[in-house]
Amino acid sequence: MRLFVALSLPGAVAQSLMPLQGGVPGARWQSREQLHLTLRFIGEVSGEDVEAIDDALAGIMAPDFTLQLHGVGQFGNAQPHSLWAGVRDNPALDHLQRKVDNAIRRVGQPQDAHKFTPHVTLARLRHPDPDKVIEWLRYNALYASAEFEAGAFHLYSSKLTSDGSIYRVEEDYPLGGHDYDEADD
Ligand code: 3AM
Repeated sequence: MRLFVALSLPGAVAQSLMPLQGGVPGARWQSREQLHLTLRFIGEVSGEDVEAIDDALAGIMAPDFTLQLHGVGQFGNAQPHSLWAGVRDNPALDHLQRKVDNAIRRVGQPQDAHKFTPHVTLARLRHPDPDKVIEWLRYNALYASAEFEAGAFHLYSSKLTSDGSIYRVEEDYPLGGHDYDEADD
């Protein structure tokens, strides 16, 4: 099973991203149901590992918090491969991400070398017209969602198909614990 840990988006927030989906020919836009904010990619794991990961994530105590999507960006620099909406700086989100990352590492999953850059991927690109990407970034720079509550995080599975990946929530982990000041590990 291919897994990752993410926040889901309330329907209204996902809906507010729909108008951003256009203007870059050839982009593969993510469907509204597939939109999420990845906290930690895990990758392919065995059934036994899924149980250990589930236990570790279920043990996380962290407060719920509000967050806001804000701005847009691209990954890939000169060869953009994805377009995304950003997230307004949020210490509680960073705190949760560190807790998730620590929990996943403690059960023996390899480290994710990427620095955490909170984002919601909107499109995957293949050899896009660079001018269109620049235009898209400019046009959507002022995007901001309403503030919304993160009351849980989720374990997602990702199934690779010829039409792209299909994401599914496998487990829910409520937030609302009271350990904000505790050390992370
Ligand atoms: O949709 P986003 O961008 O949040 O990019 C992949 C996607 O993130 C990322 O994990 C999420 C679910 O597939 N991903 C895929 N392979 C990855 C890898 N090897 C990866 N992240 C880090 N390392």
